Amino acid sequence: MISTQTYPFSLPPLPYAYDALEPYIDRETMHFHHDKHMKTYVDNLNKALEPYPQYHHWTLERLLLQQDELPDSLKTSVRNNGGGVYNHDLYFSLMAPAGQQPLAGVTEAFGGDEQWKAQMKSAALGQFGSGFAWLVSDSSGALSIIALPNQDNPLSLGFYPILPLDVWEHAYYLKHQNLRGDYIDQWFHVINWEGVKERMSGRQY
Ligand code: MN3
Repeated sequence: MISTQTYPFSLPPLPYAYDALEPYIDRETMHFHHDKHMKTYVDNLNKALEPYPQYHHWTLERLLLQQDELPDSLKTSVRNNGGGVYNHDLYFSLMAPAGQQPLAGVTEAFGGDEQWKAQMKSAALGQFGSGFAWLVSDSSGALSIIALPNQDNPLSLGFYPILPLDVWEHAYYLKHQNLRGDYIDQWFHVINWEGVKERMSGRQY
C-alpha cells in the first residue's frame, strides 16, 4: 500500500487490467482516472513536499494523521493531494473483477446486503459536489458509513478507512454523465470483498 511509502511517492500500477471491471466500470474511465487524475495527486504531493526534507521520512499515513503539525504552507496540499493519493490507492485496490460475495461481517452490521447498499448509496448521493462515501470503523471496531468532501480522509476524524467510493464526477462522467446513482449501482458489482476483509482485520490503531 502506498500509505506506508515515503517521499518521493510513485504511482502504483492498477492491480488488474484497465478493462477488468467491464462492463461495470469502463476502460476509458479507468485510464483517465488512474493515469491522469491519480498521477496528478502523486505529482503534486511530491512537489509540495520537495522543499521540506524534514518530512521526507514520514509515511503518507503519518502525514495525514499528523497533518496539524505541518506548516500551513504544506498542510493544505497534504490534505488535498496526500488525501487524493491515499484515497485513490484504496479505491482502486478495493475494486476487482465482478463476482465476489459480499462479506457478511459488513452487510449484517447494516441489516443485510440490500440495507448496506442503500445506506452506502444514500451517503454517496448525499455528498454535495465532489467527495467520497466511506465504510469506516471506529476505535471499538464498530462499522459506519460517512461521506466526506473533496479528498478529506477518515483518518483525520479518528476513523479507520475500510472502503471508499469515489463520487467525484471524473469517476463516472465519461460513461454516466451526470447520473451518479447509475455509477454507484455498477460499483457494487466490482467491490473487492477479499480486500475489504483484509482491511477489517488489519487495523493497527
Ligand atoms: Mn477520483
